[in-house]
Amino acid sequence: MNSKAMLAAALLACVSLAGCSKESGSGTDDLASIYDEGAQTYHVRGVIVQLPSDGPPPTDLRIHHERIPDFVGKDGKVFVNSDGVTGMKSMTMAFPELGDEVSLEGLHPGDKIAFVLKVKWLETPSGVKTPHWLVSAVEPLPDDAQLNFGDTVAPATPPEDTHDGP
Ligand SMILES: [Cu+2]
Repeated sequence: MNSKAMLAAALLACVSLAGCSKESGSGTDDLASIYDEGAQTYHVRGVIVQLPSDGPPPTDLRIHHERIPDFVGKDGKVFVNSDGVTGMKSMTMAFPELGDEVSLEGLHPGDKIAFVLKVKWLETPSGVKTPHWLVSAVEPLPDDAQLNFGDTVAPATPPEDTHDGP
């Protein structure tokens, strides 16, 4: 079974437990439950840039991810960048929300991973749609896995946490 299939199987196992994340009683339950309905799920590969820690100062998981070609924007359609490239371009971004089942044990910055990303667009009280995202599964990839960081967001200042649009 390849890693993508394993991720899918892990995800399915979770789903078939009928909301396994709901019953654990941890503080992230409410956050995680917003992804139960109407969220997009993406299978993404990348390199760990930074691991989360309680600090001080606290840090989030940061991943340099490959392009997500089918990334859906706020209007429910696949996002198209200003240069015509579809989806979310390759970038380094922070992933503050991790599913209860996610373990990063044994992983280090520089390690290649495959992960499942859930994204949900929610409207703020003022009517602005903003994306929320959760890493719901992480699988290590072999060191020699060939990742493609083409179609990268053009360098900006600061380069991190800069989303090109959606
Ligand atoms: Cu991104």
